[in-house]
Amino acid sequence: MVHENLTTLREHLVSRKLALEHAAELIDVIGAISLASRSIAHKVRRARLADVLGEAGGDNVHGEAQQKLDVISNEVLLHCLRRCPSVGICASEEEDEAVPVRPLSDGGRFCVVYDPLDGSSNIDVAVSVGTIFSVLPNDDESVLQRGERQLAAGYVVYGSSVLMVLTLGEGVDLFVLDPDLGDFVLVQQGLQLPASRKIYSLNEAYRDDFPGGYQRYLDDAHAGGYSSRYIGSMVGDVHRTLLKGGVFLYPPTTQAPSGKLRLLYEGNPMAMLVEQAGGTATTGSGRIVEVEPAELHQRTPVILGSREEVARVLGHLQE
Ligand code: P6P
Repeated sequence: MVHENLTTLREHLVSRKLALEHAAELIDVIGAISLASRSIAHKVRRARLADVLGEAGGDNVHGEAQQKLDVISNEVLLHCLRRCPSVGICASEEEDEAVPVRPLSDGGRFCVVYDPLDGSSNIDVAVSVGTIFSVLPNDDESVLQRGERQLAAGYVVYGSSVLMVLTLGEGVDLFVLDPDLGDFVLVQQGLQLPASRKIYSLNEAYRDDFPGGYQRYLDDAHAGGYSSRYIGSMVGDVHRTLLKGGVFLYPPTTQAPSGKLRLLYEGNPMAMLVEQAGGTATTGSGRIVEVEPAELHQRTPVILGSREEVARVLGHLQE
């Protein structure tokens, strides 16, 4: 069909006539994220050529060595979001504190919380990385809100192609960046996770450090003919889980009793997407989106994916 794949991201969002207050302004925020991610995609693609691989020389708030592209991606997102008239606060994995942009009284009605380049240590070996984002209302000038208050959530995966997976609370849609058009075009609407799939995804190197329930689950999976798939880049692992089913886990360990992944800009946006796609996203003791955040960079255990697979994990945790 000549008109195939010619619905752009903005056209699709406008056509949805979203039952959301300030929908037009929210679409502008997604547009700013789209612009930033298209710029980041270009930089990731040229990383080795433009000598922006490797470490930037500093550490982030978590004491992790910042990659050059982490810093660059964060600056690109801040630049694009600050120009968006309805953004009130930005918060990033690469910023120690939230960044005020404009008060609610001046139109800053949304908070945007993001991991500018998740999995960035994989760039040097050409493994998929991504931008993860969450949009919250700026009702009380704080980003410390439960994930169930998210107005939108999504990620952009910079892989063999550049994809955006997005929800505004009315289902999950998939867009592909068409390099010839220079824009994201709609390729799938209403993405639904398979109810079950014998795939589990976690870093088994830490097996002996997981609580016993996770070890019993792994024994069960090994006996049950499951496949193990783990990229070590959350965006890549969650994207495969969303499309093919299975379960992705980052459990607590003795070294990291709350797990490694961050609640506000990794756990919550991925949890909203998975739940909107008919899956389950839990900390092991409750929905991720119901956790009351106490600080910007707090971590959370993550178990998400096909509802029957997550139920299987929870069955072992509750034994
Ligand atoms: P580990 C990447 O550094 C990241 O934050 C996520 O993208 C990924 O899921 C996780 O860490 C991998 O952690 O401990 O398995 O190397």
